[in-house]
Amino acid sequence: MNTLSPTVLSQLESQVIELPSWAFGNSGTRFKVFSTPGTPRSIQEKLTDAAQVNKLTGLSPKVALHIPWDKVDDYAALKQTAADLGVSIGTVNSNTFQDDAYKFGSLTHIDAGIRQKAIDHHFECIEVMHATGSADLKIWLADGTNYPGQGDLRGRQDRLADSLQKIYDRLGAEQRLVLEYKFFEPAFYHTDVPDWGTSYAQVAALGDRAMVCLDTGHHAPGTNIEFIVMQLLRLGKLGSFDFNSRFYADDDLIVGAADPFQLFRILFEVVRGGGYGSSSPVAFMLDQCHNVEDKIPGQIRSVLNVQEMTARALSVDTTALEAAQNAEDVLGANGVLMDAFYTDVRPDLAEWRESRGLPADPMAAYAASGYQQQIAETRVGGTQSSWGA
Ligand code: PSV
Ligand code: MN
Ligand code: MN
Repeated sequence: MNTLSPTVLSQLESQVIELPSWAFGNSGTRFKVFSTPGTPRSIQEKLTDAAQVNKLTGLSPKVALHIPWDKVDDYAALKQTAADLGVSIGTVNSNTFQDDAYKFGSLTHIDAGIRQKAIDHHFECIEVMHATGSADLKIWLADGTNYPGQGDLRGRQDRLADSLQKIYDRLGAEQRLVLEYKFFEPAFYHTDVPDWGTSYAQVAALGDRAMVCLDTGHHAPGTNIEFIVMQLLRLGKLGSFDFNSRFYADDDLIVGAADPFQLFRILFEVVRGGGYGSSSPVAFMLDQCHNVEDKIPGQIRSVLNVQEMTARALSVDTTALEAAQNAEDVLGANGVLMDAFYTDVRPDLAEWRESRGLPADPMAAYAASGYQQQIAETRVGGTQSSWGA
């Protein structure tokens, strides 16, 4: 080992990257949803697949649920199934974007009855959290309008605040609410939680256990996402990440595939702002959908990409950086950052993995394991995630 210091390697020990259950189903776009042989037919099979990612990388011991996509009768049994597979249940994601009742909104709806239906759905999610041991409730809303004048922007915001308060008040003492923003889609004129500022304003009004979720695919092109990371950490309100990458809109591609440098810059600000490590409140999660690639290697690639960029971010010579910044050495400071970004940490990480009983190359190990062939042969009639159908 020569590139990564022992300090950086020990900091990597605590890294946890949560996997989304829906990444293992067939999904991806609003066009043809291609099916893949071996697609899980149940949440139990999704957990089994997620456990493979953890087994080969040691990075992903948690799996997020999406309700009702992952609805079961017995959540205590699901918790046990996860434990038997060496994983646990992470974030519970609510879903108020596929029901006819929510055509004109959910938590913001003008009709108190529809709002209550959406609030009740979140109460149900909180029950799932209690039964599974999940700590985080993630709310992403499709609420918004398509035409100027269609809705009262202010009224919708006020109703949202009221609905969120009711949900927040229902949380257990150890549970958190994270509110995810997205600048457009499925509504195209306005979205009720379009940006970090709106999410921040809403969660700040709720209390300490309400935080912002930053999905890396939910910003306008050209947005400086690492600046948002810095600001939310500064304000103590960065609760979680949904990592994915994008070329155009909410592409939900493999993390770091489109712009590894952006991933590095984001992770550098995470480290800089105290958002990394076991005592940090920031949860790392993937939110990606696979359309043409196999799902399990897609997730393996993503968690490895996050680990690799974390290692590079942890390796920045912050003393030299600070000295260059203080001396107003513009290119010197930039050079310090770029040195870390351009350092190939892969051989060190491979060696480190082996030293912990993990395969040096998890992608190759998965390909050689025969697992993909086995699920293709034994699972017939896999379901697709409802997303993108
Ligand atoms: C919305 O685009 C989103 O990113 C939210 O996180 C949802 O929960 C997820 O996608 C569903 O796939
Ligand atoms: Mn997301
Ligand atoms: Mn998204």
